[in-house]
Amino acid sequence: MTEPASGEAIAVLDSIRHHVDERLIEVATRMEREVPGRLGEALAYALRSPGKRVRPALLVAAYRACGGSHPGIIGLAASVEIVHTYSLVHDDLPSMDNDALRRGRPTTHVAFDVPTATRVGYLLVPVAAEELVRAARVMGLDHGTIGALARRLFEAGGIRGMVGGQWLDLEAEGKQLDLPGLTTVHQGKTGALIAAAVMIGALAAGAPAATLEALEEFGSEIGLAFQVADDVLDATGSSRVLGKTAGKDAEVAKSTYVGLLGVEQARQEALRHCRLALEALERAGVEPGGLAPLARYIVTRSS
Ligand code: GRG
Repeated sequence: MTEPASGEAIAVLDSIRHHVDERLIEVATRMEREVPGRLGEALAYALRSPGKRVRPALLVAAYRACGGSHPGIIGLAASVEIVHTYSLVHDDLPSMDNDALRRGRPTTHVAFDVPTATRVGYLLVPVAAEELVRAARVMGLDHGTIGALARRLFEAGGIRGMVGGQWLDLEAEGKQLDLPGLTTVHQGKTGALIAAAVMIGALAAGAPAATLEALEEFGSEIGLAFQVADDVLDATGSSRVLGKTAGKDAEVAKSTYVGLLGVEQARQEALRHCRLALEALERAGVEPGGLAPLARYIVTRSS
């Protein structure tokens, strides 16, 4: 994962990140106004933290690949990023990964305290729901579509997705999972929200069934590719470049793709999932647009 990302991927990411960050700052400013004291400050701290915004970029690129062009899509992308932000705040808590560094800054519970960070996580879930509905209305989407978007996001964030995957991951600490077991954990923990981002973009654009099916496969493969690449970066990157504590997986004896396959084969596994993702689009005749450079970025990034 040492190749620099292509200029095309950086351009797609930068332009979407710029708009999503603007929206997240608006939401953060509203939180500071509406939620008094340290809790409002902590909500704003989490919302303003500078992530790569990969999930929003995939969502917007999928929307555009399916013919969508409404600027309100940025709000839907922000709603997915808010769910991701909540997951990072809770993942870093002492009861889970117990980490002090995230996105190059002190984690929310270190900058504030554990009860405040716990509340920040819970409160971000309804904030994400509100943002999703607000954006969908601005885009003029009908009730059925709004319901489908909400269902997709919160199923991915729940027990059949991210929470379920995290649960299995915590239970597996100190044990050695095999490849199918590890894949199940990561399909839930990381893959479900990434796949949901892609599908929310496609559903918002009103994509036909065959395109939705191809994007479902793309999202599922690229979600796994993302996690395999993440394992490689944890094993090979530095905390300074990653913005989070490197080498954490080995420290807590976590089952990872690197542990099972070694660094080089794990890199190949990430590339294989990336290829499968792009082939799914090609088979269905879906022009990938920004999805292709983003898919390659996901497996060649350095942070
Ligand atoms: C109650 C069991 C239970 C769970 C709560 C905390 C949680 C839900 C889930 C954890 C999900 C999680 C943090 C998965 C890791 C996904 C991952 C690889 C995150 C890093 O994503 P990047 O690289 O980060 O996109 P940035 O900082 O760029 O946004």
